[in-house]
Amino acid sequence: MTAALQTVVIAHAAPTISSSDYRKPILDPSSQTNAWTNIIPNALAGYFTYTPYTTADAVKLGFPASCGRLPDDPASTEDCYTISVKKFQQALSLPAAWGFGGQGLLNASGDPFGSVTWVYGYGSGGVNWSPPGAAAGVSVTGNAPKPFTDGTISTTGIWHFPAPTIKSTKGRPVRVTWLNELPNDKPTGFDPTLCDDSPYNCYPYNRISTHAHGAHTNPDSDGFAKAWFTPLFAQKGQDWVSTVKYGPEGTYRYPMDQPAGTLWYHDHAMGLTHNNTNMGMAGFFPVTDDNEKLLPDS
Ligand SMILES: [Cu+2]
Repeated sequence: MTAALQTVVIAHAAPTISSSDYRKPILDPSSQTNAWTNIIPNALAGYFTYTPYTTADAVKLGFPASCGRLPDDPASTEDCYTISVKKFQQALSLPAAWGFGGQGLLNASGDPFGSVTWVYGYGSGGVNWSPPGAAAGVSVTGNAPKPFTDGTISTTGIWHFPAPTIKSTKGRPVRVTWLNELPNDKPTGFDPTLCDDSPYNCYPYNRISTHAHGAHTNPDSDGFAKAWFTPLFAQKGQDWVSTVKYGPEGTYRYPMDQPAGTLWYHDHAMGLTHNNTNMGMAGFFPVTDDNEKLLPDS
């Protein structure tokens, strides 16, 4: 018995790795001194956090009157938003946004890409905004965080990579109308082998399905890979379902019946999750609760 046991232990203590993948030289940290000189935004700061609709604006768009913004709407019980996805140019060095910044993202040669880069990102409108699909003549003050330069709600809204943050609280449900404003551009690095070899799930390229990573949801608000849709819901995946019972078409509801945690939201469309998320479709969605609020600040 003892001899046999010793044999087993020795066999596990001396594994043999033959794959060349595990025999690469260890990266020298000193070679990476210029890799991360970029300063990223504070994801929890006011300038980077969506503002919920007022009850009046939410109702204009088709949300229930339970939507509202505390403390302006004390009777409200839910936070409600419209968040869309766009392609836009952004200075990834961020100097204009915060008055500081590094070189931004570097290319394979270690050089900055340049002052602006084409990215995808989530965002929301500002004052006098008519979200895509809104009834004619309806405009609202969107959920854009305060612009990064002058501290006021902008007229055009904010779309950003990485995306602004949805702050939530346990016991206060969140509704988000997820909208798609992407062009049908083929992403760099698109991998057609990830779509079940099915044209139906591989095309068009501007398909989105937003998943709140870590959130408790019903299936209709999960952001299934085949629940994708194109702008104005012109084309839809086979798992797409109408969610007008939650608000404007495309609204997902998050009960927020879960403890504090660092959730995040990102694209989840079939065969595109890797492209869309890498191109910027990702943002934080933290939940706080009474336990977390009792923690000391530092
Ligand atoms: Cu995820």
